Amino acid sequence: MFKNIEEIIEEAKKTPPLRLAVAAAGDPLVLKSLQQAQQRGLVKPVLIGERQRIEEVLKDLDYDFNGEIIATGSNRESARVAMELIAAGRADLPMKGLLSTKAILKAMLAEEYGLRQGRLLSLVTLIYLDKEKRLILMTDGGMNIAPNLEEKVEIINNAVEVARALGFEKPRVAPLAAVEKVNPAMPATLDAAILSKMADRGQIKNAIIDGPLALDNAISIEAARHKGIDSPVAGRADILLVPDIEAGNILYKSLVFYSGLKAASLVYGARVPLVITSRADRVETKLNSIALAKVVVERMR
Ligand code: COD
Repeated sequence: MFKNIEEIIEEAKKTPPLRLAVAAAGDPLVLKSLQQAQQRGLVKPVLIGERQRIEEVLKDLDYDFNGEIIATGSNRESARVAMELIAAGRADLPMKGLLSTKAILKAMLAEEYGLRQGRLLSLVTLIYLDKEKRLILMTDGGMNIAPNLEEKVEIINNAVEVARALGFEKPRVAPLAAVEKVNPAMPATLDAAILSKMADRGQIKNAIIDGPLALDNAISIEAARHKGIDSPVAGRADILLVPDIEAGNILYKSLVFYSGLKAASLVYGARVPLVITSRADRVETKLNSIALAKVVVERMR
């Protein structure tokens, strides 16, 4: 099992570079992350976007790029070209550059590229908890807006597959809510209780699920003990299931932007994962996300 993100980068270095189709690549943070990823032998990028802008940034960064640049006239076109390359087998992985999450997700979902496999796609984020000194996954803070119970099952299944690819054999899943007791006035607590029972009865496999749990007692053993919570997951969660996109986005931004924790994200469930980060994410987070996607792809082969 990987102990931190540096170990994931080291693992990603061990396999030949993957061809990465980068949509809307003309951005200093994106290109710097690609420069670092290429220096480490992780990927061979194909840059898609406004040619002049891409070339300017490459020059500013002293990035001696000798791969392919595909000129496009809009972000929407860049997203579609990235998916076309994947569909045609000319690239291994797509990556979101400087364009909206919605634009790249819509391209990935478009029927004509055949990347959906009849399953739900969801965002899985890996975060290194500095205080606890361990990795944890969080889902879905950016794709599915207000998932219902069935969608939450699929979101959990996706995160469990990613967790298992990272060496968590039977990950512990905490469906998060504001309280630890079921309260019919808080729908997230009802879903959490049902998901826990579904896992107990084998309807969700390869995971131990127990909730509702609040964030503190999902992560911290002391907080769980202090509140007297008797649970196989409390204080030791490997996967945090957030109730909706707002909760997940706010949790991500608080941990990664304001607390500076290390992170990496991908969209999982399609034929290949999508390397995805917030446009304002640090270069390091983008590099981490490339390494994570690479390791997940290699482990699932
Ligand atoms: N997985 C698989 N198929 C899906 C999914 C999914 N998660 N979402 C939609 N589909 C399928 C539908 O079944 C349908 O066949 C087709 O895709 C279009 O569905 P719509 O019309 O409901 O979806 P869109 O294209 O309007 O929206 C899909 C998005 C993923 C773009 C939408 O859910 C969205 O905007 N999510 C939030 C993205 C965002 O703004 N994130 C910001 C946080 S950083």
